Amino acid sequence: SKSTLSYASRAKTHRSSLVKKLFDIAEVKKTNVAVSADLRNTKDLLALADAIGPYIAVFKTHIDLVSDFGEATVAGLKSLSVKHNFLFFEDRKFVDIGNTVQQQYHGGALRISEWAHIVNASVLAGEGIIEALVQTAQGSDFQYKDERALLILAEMTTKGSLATGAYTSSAVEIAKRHQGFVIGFVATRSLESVRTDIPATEDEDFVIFTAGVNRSSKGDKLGQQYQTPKSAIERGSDFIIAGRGIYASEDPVASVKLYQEEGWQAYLARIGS
Ligand code: S5P
Repeated sequence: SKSTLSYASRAKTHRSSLVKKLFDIAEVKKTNVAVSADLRNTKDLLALADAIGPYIAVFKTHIDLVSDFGEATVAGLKSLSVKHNFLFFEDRKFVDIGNTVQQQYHGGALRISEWAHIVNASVLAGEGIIEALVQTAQGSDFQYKDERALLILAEMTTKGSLATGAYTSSAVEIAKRHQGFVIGFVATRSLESVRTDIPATEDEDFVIFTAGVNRSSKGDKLGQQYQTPKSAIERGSDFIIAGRGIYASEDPVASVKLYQEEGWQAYLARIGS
């Protein structure tokens, strides 16, 4: 299993140049933290990115929460990602028909493809949504080829989630057919054992992003369920997504350092070093 290998060795063999970059960042900065920056205005978003930028690999956004989203948001985020060396993940959870998601991804009010290195999609609508996004990202007018990637939302952290069983299993099957632009999953654990009936290609190496990570809380009043950074990494996660545990804490910088430390120690233990 690739999950017992270091990010550095996975970077060497990975077919996606975006994943190579992601693993390089993890190694250089010694972090597998993806902050979920669910903030409501550009000023707060940029202030958080600048403050915690040194300690994260990925800055995950819900850009439709940003009430004053515009050119300054994009320019500010881009310059901070260069300054601190992290990638953007827009948590848009595309879920519509192919023709609609293509337009939601590329262009539109939020211009997601212009700045988000990573996006995610649900396969509720079937494989066509993934094919549509692949088509856009491989189009001749797409300027960001090799700098963009897609995660499939294979599970969800909320109580009573319907993304389980056959749904998760189909998500894995679809991902196996679109390796390249599809780099992995948003899931609570490694999904390696989910489709043992479809042999893995030699270079198959899905990246797992795990949301619902919090060091001190078990959940919220709206059905969110948490696990710790250590538990997520032990269960096969490669990047831990933490939102309120970091940005809503009294001292986000002190907090992100604790997530970084716990996540990295668990990763070192997993790879046996
Ligand atoms: O299953 C999921 C998938 C995602 S991407 N559960 C989640 O909570 N998320 C996202 O992770 C959610 O949309 C939010 O942005 C973040 C969790 O935030 P937190 O404040 O609960 O850590």
